[in-house]
Amino acid sequence: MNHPAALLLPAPRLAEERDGILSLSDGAPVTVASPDLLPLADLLVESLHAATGVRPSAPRTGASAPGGIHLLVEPSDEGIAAIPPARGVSPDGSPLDTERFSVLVDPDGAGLVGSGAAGLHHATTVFRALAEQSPRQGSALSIPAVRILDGPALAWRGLSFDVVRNAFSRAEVLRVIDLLERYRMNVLHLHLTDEQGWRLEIPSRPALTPPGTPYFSEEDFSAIVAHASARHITVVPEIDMPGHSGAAIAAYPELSPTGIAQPVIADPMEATARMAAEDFAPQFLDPRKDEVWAFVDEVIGAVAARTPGPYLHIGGDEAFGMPQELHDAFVTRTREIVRAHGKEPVGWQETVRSAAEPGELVQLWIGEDPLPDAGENPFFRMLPPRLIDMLATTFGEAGGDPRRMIAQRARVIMSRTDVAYLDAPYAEPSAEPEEEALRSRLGLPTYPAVTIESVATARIPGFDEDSDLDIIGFEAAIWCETVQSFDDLTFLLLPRLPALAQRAWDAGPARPWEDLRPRLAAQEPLWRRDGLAFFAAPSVRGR
Ligand code: TNX
Repeated sequence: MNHPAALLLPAPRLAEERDGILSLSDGAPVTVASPDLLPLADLLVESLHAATGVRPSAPRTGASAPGGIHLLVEPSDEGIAAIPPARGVSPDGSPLDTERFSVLVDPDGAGLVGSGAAGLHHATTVFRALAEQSPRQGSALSIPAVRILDGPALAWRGLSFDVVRNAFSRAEVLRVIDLLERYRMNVLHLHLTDEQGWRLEIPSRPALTPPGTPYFSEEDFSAIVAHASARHITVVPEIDMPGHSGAAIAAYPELSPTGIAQPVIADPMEATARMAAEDFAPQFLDPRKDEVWAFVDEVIGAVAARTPGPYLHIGGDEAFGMPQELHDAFVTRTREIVRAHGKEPVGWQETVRSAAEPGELVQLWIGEDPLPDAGENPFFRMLPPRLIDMLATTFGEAGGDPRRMIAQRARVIMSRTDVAYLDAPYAEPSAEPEEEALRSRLGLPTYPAVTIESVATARIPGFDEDSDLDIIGFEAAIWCETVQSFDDLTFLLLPRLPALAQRAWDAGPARPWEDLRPRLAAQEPLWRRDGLAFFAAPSVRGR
């Protein structure tokens, strides 16, 4: 049997397997060094119970007790001090050295130490992972002794999550947060608005969320933020503007250049077809209109007031058919509005074209080869030449964006389609033949299909090779044009999300596939236990 430490995902920097076993049973004492750590200890007890059936006792403040679990924040811990601090930008604004931790398991008990609260939280997730891979002896868990020292190399590790193209319930979003927690990611970037819908209540603008459409109330959103922040995950809300604004324009037609009302089309494929129609006029929030600035200020103000994290995402991608000078004017002023509401703006990569200040946060997403040869690709073959031209104008500039990012000293979140997009179809036939229909339905046919190994080991600029880009974070992205349910979602996320969590954690060259494969395989029983649909990749199972 593998030592449970050999199955940790992300794999730690250091794991020393030791002799001896900790027997952990119901009622095992849980102690914290200071009362502020009690909520985290409560969370550990609940998650251990849910994962293993063993329920330690209610946490109390005090010294460690024999056979128990002790939690402590100690920045000057000798072992931890040897782990370098993360690089990049911390999504909640805390110092870069607070995510380091150690986990020491021996027959006398377990000691979890963090250099900061976030590091201690990681230590609890590692301890749970060890516990759930350990054998049971009667009613106790037998956890083999080990010393683990770890900390992320990169401070911003997230998932960009499209909750528009498919609407998800509050409870489903919480389950996604739990997955991010499990894989020690710390950013939930919520893509809340698009052509097909507006998913966040803005009380002063009720027309954005008409009755009968699914959306998060202010209370839902606060519950999501609270669930995330208890797990040291920062929510970065995205209001996508000035393109991808169809839902806003449907509610307030005066925001668009034409002022002509148009219905929201919920089906993403139909929405694309509309853009292809003969009488299609480009739609975007028009910076020449006063109504637009009243709208942007109100919306940004409302979202900022509900967001404890320092960052707010303004979108800025794919404003098809919008003249560049209008896009610049929009982005420049919107950044100012975000700052006036006390937040730092983040934008998709197109925003780097608009007089970015040094240090502006931009999210690089367009891959090496954004526009497949229209003649080759069945999807592009469906589109009329006029639409292809519009796409080509937007994407034609993309090749110059990395150069702009370097020249303007932008801080870059790496999310390139060819390394980070979890809506690429799966290339391998499923190990479960009955899943084949699902596999062929899910994922956008515009992207080349990928194997799990190629996702886990892709070359990433700044990770595998030096890059002049200042890469401060990594986000995987899940877009939901083909997703119709929570099961569809997790089928695309698993097993790729944890593979990318490992890349973000290391922020260096990929680990060998032979090292990753058993760690990924060991997750499958956990997903099954938690009722999460996943793609049964034969390669992960070693076939
Ligand atoms: C491009 S990524 C988009 C999204 C789509 C996605 C599909 C980005 C900034 N814009 O609107 O959903 O491709 O992968």
